[in-house]
Amino acid sequence: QEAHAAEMERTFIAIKPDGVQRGLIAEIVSRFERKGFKLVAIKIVVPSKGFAEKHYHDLKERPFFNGLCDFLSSGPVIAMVWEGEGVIKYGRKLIGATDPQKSEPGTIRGDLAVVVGRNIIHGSDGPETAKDEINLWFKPDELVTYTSNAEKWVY
Ligand code: RTP
Repeated sequence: QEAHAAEMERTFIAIKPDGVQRGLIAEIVSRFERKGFKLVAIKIVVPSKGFAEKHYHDLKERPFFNGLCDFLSSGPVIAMVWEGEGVIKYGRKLIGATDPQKSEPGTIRGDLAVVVGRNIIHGSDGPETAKDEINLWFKPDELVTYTSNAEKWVY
């Protein structure tokens, strides 16, 4: 069991300031939880602009970069680490396409957001970014290793 847990894939998920302000924290956490993924870290933080720029460093050449970083640092964000088989890729599936106009109904953005600049949630897009983003947002001792009651029924 412990060896299994140690190998489990992890991803970084953030509820952006719009999702927090709109009261969607429980709704979003619930979708990941009901799927069978396990929450191993969570906190509420207001990122500084500099921190937002670090988080989005890959996008620094894009025209919307400055506005995006202003927005991410404009209020509380829920930072989380979720664990489970295939959680990086499937987490993106739960989230839906970047532009909520193109996200399928049934996805978080498809059901709960309307425009790309206010798409309420972020999820790591691959194993390398997941590792980098978890390290950026969390100290190692903020990640909790535990066996949940549900997992023996999920796996
Ligand atoms: P995320 O990283 O937030 O999960 O989103 P993503 O991979 O689906 O999208 P990405 O291309 O990495 O863009 C990051 C965030 O930038 C905002 N954005 N605004 N045209 C625009 O105004 C525009 N395009 C992207 C979105 O909030 C997107 O989530």
